[in-house]
Amino acid sequence: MKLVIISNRVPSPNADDQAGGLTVALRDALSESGGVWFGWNGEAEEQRGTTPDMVRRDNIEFATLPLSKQDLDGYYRGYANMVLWPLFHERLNIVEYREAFRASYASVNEYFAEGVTPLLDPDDLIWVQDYHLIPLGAELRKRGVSGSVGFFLHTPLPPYDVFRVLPNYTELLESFLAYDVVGMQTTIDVRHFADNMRHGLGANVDESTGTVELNGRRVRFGAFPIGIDVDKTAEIAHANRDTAEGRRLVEVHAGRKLVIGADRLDYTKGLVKRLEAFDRFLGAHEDEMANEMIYVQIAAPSRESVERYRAITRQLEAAAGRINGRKNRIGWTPLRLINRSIPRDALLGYFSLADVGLVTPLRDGMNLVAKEFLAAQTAEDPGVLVLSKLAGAADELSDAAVMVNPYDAEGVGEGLYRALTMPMEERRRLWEVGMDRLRRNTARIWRDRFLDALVEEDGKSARPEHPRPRARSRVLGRRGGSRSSSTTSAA
Ligand code: GDG
Repeated sequence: MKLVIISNRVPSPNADDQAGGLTVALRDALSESGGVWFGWNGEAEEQRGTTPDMVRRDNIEFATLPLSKQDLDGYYRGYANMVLWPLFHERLNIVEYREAFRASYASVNEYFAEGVTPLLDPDDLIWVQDYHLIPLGAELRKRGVSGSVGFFLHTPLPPYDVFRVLPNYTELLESFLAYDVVGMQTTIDVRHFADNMRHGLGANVDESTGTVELNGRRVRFGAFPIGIDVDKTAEIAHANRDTAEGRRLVEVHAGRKLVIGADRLDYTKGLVKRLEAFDRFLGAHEDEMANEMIYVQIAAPSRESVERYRAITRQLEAAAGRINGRKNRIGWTPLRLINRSIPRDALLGYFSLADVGLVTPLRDGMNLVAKEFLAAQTAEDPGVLVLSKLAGAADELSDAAVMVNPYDAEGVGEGLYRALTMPMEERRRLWEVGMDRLRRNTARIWRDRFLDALVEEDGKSARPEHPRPRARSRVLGRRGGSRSSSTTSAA
């Protein structure tokens, strides 16, 4: 029995620096258990491939295929990035549905199923990742795969009224039924899933057991909040406080308080609004804060080819120019915008040096930056997290951070001020609560909980090589997630 993870993109075995939560989390999740990681190699060629390229590094077998240029346009840039990504983040006004995108999405899911099926043994645990591959389970079943197949959604799952805007809504919902277990980040996503299944398909849904039944198929569903490797993150962060990159940053902030933001350049991360909030903050507190702090925002390009992402860069640069260019700010550059990806080690070092982490997505499945920022702090002098109520991480961290509504620029500005002026005792208290939460849902616990649920659902005896015997999946259904459902109302 082996673990087979299937995701849209598989990172190069040698590249440790790609920005992207899924990659970071899956690397952590697979590093111990080992297994196969199947998906796209990131290349777009004239033709699709026939058999996957196999590269082994440590105990992970990377099995990858290229996409064709047509696939890149229709499946990846089209259906995944222009339809499902905005839809799942409730940005209906920018959804650009086309029938050709839908067809390409279906076709790439078939291509992936064809490519991975020969690598599978009957007792494997197959774990499909994210919105790119929702129909993959059904394609595997068509090819005779009858064992355990699970699915995890890294983004939010939209409410019924939003999801049903999708022209092929019913078809997409039905494809969830091919899985044994469907996992989501938060209890809110779970509630939305149940509503969609009930109202969209007329399925029988039992939220107390986390079970949906339709046409003889039974699927378990639940919240499995994703996490990070807390100790490893802290170790790297602390070891990288004093690097060449870090020193340059220290010179820039030279004794001033440091506010940091680091996001993939994506409209869901709320960067334009965040700079607006920073401007409001300066407007309200400049007399006190002038020369006392700087804000460094890293915006790591990840899907540069999509026009919308280029537009955000232009907006951010213009906003940064306005903020820094005000004439009364001569000698003090309050904002430093870094439009490139920073090596992971240096990034975590920056987090550790920072006094405030500004994480204000407009909507986010989880948001690992929030978790990494907390893990990177030191107990003696912990920085403060300012966190959006609309990030999945708010489910676990609402009493470990200054919570803000990312649409309320003034409120975010005031949240930033509160964080910058917070007394040590309160900072320590928040940080301790945060660390406790992070340890309850590490990357490893996330993986174990999901695979336990998958094994249990399929009546299998054990999952592959997991060192720690654990209690069975308490996380399914309404009781899912790390907190009681009452705490989710903030998000
Ligand atoms: C999706 C969901 C969910 C950022 N800048 C740089 C860099 N990063 C790293 C961060 C973090 C990762 O990228 C971003 O993860 P997030 O979780 O914040 O966001 P998404 O990429 O949108 O991830 C999200 C996640 O999947 C997991 O389920 O939490 O909600 O949208 O690790 O540190 N990394 C490097 N340079 C940068 O400049 N090396």
